[in-house]
Amino acid sequence: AALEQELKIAIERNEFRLVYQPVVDMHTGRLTCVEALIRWPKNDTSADRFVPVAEMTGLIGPVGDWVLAEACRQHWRWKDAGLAEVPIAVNVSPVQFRRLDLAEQVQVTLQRHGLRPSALQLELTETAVMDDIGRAVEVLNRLRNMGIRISLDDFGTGYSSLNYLSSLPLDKLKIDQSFVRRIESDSAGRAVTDAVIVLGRTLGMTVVAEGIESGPVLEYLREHGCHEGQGYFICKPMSGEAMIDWIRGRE
Ligand code: G
Ligand code: G
Ligand code: MN
Ligand code: NA
Repeated sequence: AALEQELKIAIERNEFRLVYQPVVDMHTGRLTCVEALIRWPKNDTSADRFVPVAEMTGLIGPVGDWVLAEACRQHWRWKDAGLAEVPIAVNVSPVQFRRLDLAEQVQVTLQRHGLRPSALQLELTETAVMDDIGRAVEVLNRLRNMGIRISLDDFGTGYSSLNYLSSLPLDKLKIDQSFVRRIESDSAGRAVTDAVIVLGRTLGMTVVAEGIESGPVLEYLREHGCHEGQGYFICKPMSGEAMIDWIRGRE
């Protein structure tokens, strides 16, 4: 309850920030998108802790609206700095996804900020999507028809019906960090990761690995058919300002 109150104040006082983490093509090293991650610098609370509280209290509505708008503003800051357009991937909570008007809300925000739909991507968790497959297909189709690409985030940690996975209009499959972490430790972990990569590829999805923390793990994933990667070994999440230097440093 104390945290809920603090979150309300934080929304009013504009205390949240976004940091950005690059996602790169495994073969060319080229930047494919950047994921936006929320931070609360004034408060010593991680997103892992305050996002669930925001979800339980309904505050994820205004927080999510802010994240979307701020990602749009960042798009123009990077444009103004002369960077080539990089799609920004925004995390959408299952609670936001349950709103019937998510697609309309996203469309209105994009229009208000003058962004093309290709400038935005959405990351949805398995749980959000599998919760109500029929409705998920409808909302995903609406977003897809608008030109927005969609990733299934944290894949492998929720309950996924593999039966339905093939009928969902998704662009990317993001393998959860827990699988990536096991690549170095055991052969069963590698077997599961390999299977997930094959599954995603077979369904025609772009397979993305998150949580890559070492060269050998990146190498392993590349050799086993993973298309894109993200993780501390490539780049840690950083401010929009710092991201400008990181991108320029690679050009
Ligand atoms: O960035 P970090 O590892 O601290 O994120 C912790 C969790 O919070 C992850 O599950 C991540 O998906 C989630 N998260 C980070 N930023 C956002 C956001 O802007 N919106 C939502 N809904 N979740 C976020
Ligand atoms: O649930 P989601 O995948 O959106 O959350 C991603 C979270 O993982 C972010 O909070 C981000 O800070 C964190 N993260 C990104 N790369 C790495 C990594 O290489 N190692 C670890 N431990 N965490 C990472
Ligand atoms: Mn994510
Ligand atoms: Na994830």
